[in-house]
Amino acid sequence: MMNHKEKKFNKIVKDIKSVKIQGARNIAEAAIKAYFLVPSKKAKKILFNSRPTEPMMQNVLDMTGTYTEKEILNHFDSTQEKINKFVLKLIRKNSVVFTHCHSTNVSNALIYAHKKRKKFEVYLTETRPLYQGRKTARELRNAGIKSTMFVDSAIGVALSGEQGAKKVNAVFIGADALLKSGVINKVGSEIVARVAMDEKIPFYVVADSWKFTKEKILIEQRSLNEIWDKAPKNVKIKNPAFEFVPKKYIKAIISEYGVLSYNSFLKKVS
Ligand code: RUB
Repeated sequence: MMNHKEKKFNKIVKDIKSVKIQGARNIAEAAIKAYFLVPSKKAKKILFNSRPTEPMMQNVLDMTGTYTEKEILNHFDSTQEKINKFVLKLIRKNSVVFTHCHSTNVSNALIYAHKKRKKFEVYLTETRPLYQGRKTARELRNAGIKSTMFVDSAIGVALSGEQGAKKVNAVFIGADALLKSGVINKVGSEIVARVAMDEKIPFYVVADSWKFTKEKILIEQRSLNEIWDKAPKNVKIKNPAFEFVPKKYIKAIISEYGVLSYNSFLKKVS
């Protein structure tokens, strides 16, 4: 018979796998809470395997011997507070900022800027196949921020201000993994980065430094049903959940250490 804590642990693992709990920060927070319900090596392994492209989850699980649950959770909050202040300074008055998928670090920073009375609007993608853009759109709307959603294939139109769209002034995107050579984030991020560079729009990565890893990161390939559940048998489908964005596209990384060039950030973490 499973006890109450084991049941709760299994529910969290299930919610991480199904992306009900999503985004690197939410996943790491949930994993820490789950781990402390039933602390063991096995629990760590099960949690890490629930989303392989999440080094911050791995990093915080590895810290459980040194830090308490509360200390780890406090780190996420204090980092967010610092990030909010840095992002506020980068958003220009009456500008359009662009984001992709749902990042807690990005959403919170935009909501903070709005609360500080900065006037700006947000363009965002729907983020197929799981529509995390809807979560972002709801959060921003609930906070009173004007947001406009585009289908993922309209990334070029949205960023360059074609067909009645305004030209975007800055991109703020989250990250799952910070590597020496660049970052990993939701699939589509690299095309956003390329278009942004082409259009001379600064591309900022907003991320907690605890997402940094020297490990080799496997990019998660998700179920084909998410794309087309009744696809004809001989139609091949690929569903990569994330992709790599080389550091050459990144204007700066915004973490608890400040707004730094990618190489300056690397000096802080390695
Ligand atoms: C979420 C995603 C987010 C990062 C950063 O992907 O790519 O941009 O995880 O998020 P998924 P945060 O929905 O597949 O988990 O700022 O919340 O850590």
